[in-house]
Amino acid sequence: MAVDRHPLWKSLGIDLERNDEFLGMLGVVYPEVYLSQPNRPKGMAYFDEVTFDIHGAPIQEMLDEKERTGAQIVGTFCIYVPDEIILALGGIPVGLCGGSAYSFPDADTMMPRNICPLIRSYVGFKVGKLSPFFECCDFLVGETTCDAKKKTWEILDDLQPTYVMELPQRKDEIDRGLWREEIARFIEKMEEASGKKITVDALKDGIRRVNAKRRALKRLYEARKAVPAPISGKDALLVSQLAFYDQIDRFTEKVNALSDELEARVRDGVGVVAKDAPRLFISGTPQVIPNWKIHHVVESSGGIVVGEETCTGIRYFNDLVDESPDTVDGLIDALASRSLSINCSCFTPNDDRIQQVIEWVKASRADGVIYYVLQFCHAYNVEYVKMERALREAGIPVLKIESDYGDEDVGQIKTRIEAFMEQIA
Ligand code: BJ8
Repeated sequence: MAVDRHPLWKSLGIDLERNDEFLGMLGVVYPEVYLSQPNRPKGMAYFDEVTFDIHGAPIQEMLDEKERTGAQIVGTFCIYVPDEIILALGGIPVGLCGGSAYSFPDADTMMPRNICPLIRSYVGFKVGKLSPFFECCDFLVGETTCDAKKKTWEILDDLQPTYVMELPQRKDEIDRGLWREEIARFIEKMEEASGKKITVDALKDGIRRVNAKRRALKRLYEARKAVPAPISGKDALLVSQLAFYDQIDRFTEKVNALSDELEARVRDGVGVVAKDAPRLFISGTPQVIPNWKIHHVVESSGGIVVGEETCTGIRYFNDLVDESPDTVDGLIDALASRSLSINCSCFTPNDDRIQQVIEWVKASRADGVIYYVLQFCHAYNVEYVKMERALREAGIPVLKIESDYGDEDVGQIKTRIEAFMEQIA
């Protein structure tokens, strides 16, 4: 029998009525989008279970750990913020980006409406007291990436203490130096908050745990390169999305178990679609739970998504942190190097991203790319100019889709994606 989470939510000051309404909507959409898929891997049952109780079990688990160990719960919004340090100092990192339009009216009471939906959504979840994830955090960590996020921290800080890491926007030596210093400063912040001192062993352990998670996700994405694909894009996306919420070591174990199953499927030639189904690769802005819009359109139109070059995809796990240094300084260098290998369009120039996309598209045997831009995200929108040129030169068809979290444009997106798939088939 499902546990009644209302006492838990009440203790966190959540708006119970609206939280019920939001989860009720999710409870209708999820079976439609997910459970109706044929031939899903058995290993997805675990991820279904986590999603069904997304505002319940993960929250209770974090609070239990906090009570047991005094762990700081730290809310983050970007993959440049090093989870390894939070873990090394006994903390629990949790991603807080928003993927639903449900909270827009709350954000609109204090922010302009014409901003990126990802930001508008999480601000709304905070303002409306709709997210137990936000409410159980001791503090938040923002970062200087895009302009909209940068200015949002000043507003969020009025509602919940928000620490900001200054991320450089270039990758020259001077920028690397700044970022190394910022990581060291963040260690000090975490030491102060946790009352603990960083040690080489603890930092190595944090790095090892996050690397293990990245390796597991990479295995999953490697399996998706097979023809026919052994798992739907929607399922793989869900796993990537849950990487920001679920207990890290159990999550890693479950992704590895799922990957075992997928590798067996690949050996046996078992797929979730026909061999000749159009294979699409997504590149662009993050797709935060429950934003399954593009994947659902592709896969309910006969295609399959075989990879995502996003922060809820390969940008999250593609590179590992070097575990070998034996000093804290050496490990900070390793963390800085790894994070600066992420190719976010907030950086200039960012040409490595283009190369990375081309390599993944070819390796994934994708027939074309959907370049996905969240409305008002100027960095990814403008970067499309160079990306499109490079993809065309490489002979890779591309379709750009700019959208937000509403349903109004689903019909039009479906028409465009179907026409694209016909053209590349
Ligand atoms: S590393 S993509 S998580 S900054 S989509 S809020 S950029 S206007 S989320 Fe991001 Fe870190 Fe980069 Fe990834 Fe702004 Fe664009 Fe919105 Fe964005």
